[in-house]
Amino acid sequence: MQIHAGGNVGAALHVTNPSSLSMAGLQRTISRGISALGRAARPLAVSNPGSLDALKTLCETKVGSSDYRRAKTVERNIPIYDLASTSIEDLDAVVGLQDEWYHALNAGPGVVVLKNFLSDHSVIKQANGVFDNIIKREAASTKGDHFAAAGSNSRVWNSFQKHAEQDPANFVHYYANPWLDRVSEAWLGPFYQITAQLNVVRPGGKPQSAHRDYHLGFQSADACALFPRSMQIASQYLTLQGGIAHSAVPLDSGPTRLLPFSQLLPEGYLAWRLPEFTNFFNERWVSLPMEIGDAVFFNPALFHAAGQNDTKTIERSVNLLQISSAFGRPMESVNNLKIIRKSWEQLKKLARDDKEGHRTAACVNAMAEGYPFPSNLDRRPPGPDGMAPISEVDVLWEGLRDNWSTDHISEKLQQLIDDSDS
Ligand SMILES: O=C(O)CCC(=O)C(=O)O
Ligand SMILES: [Fe+2]
Repeated sequence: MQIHAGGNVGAALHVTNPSSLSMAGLQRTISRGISALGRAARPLAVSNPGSLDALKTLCETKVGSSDYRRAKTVERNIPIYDLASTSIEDLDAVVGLQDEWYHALNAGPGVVVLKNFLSDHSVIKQANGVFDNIIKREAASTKGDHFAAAGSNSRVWNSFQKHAEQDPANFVHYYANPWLDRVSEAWLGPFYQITAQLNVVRPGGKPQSAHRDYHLGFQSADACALFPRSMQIASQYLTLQGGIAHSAVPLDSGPTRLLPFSQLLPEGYLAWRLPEFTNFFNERWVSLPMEIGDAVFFNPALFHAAGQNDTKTIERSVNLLQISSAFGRPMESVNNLKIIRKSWEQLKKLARDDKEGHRTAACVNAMAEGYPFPSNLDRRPPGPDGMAPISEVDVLWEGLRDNWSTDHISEKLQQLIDDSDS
C-alpha cells in the first residue's frame, strides 16, 4: 500500500519524543504541505478532466494483510478489528489501535470495521424499542432525508437527544462506551460533540446515491466550489462518521456501500456529484456484512451510500454517528440577534446608499450567521439532494429587499433560532 503525505505520522504527535517525527521528516512534511497547498490555485475546478483517472488510480491501491497488524483480517480493502480481543485497560494496545485507525482513516482506505463495538446486545435491544416508539410517534409527519427518496426508509433525526429524553437509563448505558471515546479521540482529539441519526432501510428499500458527508457534502455544488482548496481538505478532519449495527446487516440487507481510498481525492466534494463519478462508484463500491453491535467508522470524505435492502424480512437498522470536532467554533459567544436588533435601521440606511452592494454584503456577513448548522432537521429537513436550509444571512437579505421593520426582522430571526433548536 502506498503511504500518502502525513500517513506515516502516528495518531498523536509526541512533543517529548523527537524520534517520532525527525526534523528531516518534519521539513519534508512541511514542504509537501507547501507544494500541496501553497503553490496550487486557491479554488478547485468543479470538473477536472484528470479527476476520474486520479480516483481510479487511488482505488487501485490494495491494503496488504500486514499493513494493519492489529486488525483481525482485511476484507475488500477494509481492515476489520475485533474489539473483544483487546482490554480497554491495556493502554499500549489501545494506543496502537488508535494509531492504526488514524492511519486507515487518513491515508489508508478511509474506513475501519470494529466488531463487538457494543457487545451488550441487551442495551441495543432496549434502544431499538425506544427508536421504534419514536418512529411510530413521528410517522404522521413526512420526513425529509438526504441522498435518498423520502419513504424508502425510516430516519430518526437527532436520535442522540431523543434517546436521552425517552430512556435516560438506556442512553447512559449506550453511550458509556469507552471504545466510542477512543475512536473519536483517534480522529478528533479529546473534545467532540456527538450527533446521531437512525437509518432504517426497510425490505425493498432503495440505495442512497453516492455522496460525501457533512460539512461540504451538505453544500450545493455551486456553494461547495466557493470554498478554497484548504477547506476542501479540512472538511474531512472536522467530523468522524460512524454507524452501529442495530440489526443483523447481511450483505443483501444493504450495508453501507463504500469506495476505499476515495477520501484521498482532493476535489472529491465537487466530483461526487458528477455522473461519471456516480457511475464509477456504482461499478466499484464494496460493503461488508455486520452483526448486531458491530460498527463501521469512516472518513466523511469517503464516497459512500446506504445500500439496497433486497431481503423480505430484515429491517436494516444502523444508528449513524456523526462526531464533530470541537474546533470550528469562535472563542467568544456573540448574540447576533441583539446586534441586528440594535443596528437594523443603520444597515437599511447603508444598503439604500450603497449602490454596488459590496459594503452591505460585507456588513451582513459580519453580523449574521451564513452557515445554517447546527440545525433541527425535523423542523428544517434537508432535501434528497442533501442541501442546506436557509441561514440568518438569507433572512437579512430578504429583510433588506422587502424593507422589514426592526420588529419584523427580529421575529423572523427568532423563528429561525427556535426552529433550529433541539
Ligand atoms: O445508512 C447508511 O448505511 C449510511 C447512510 C448515510 O451515508 C447518510 O445518511 O449520510
Ligand atoms: Fe452519508
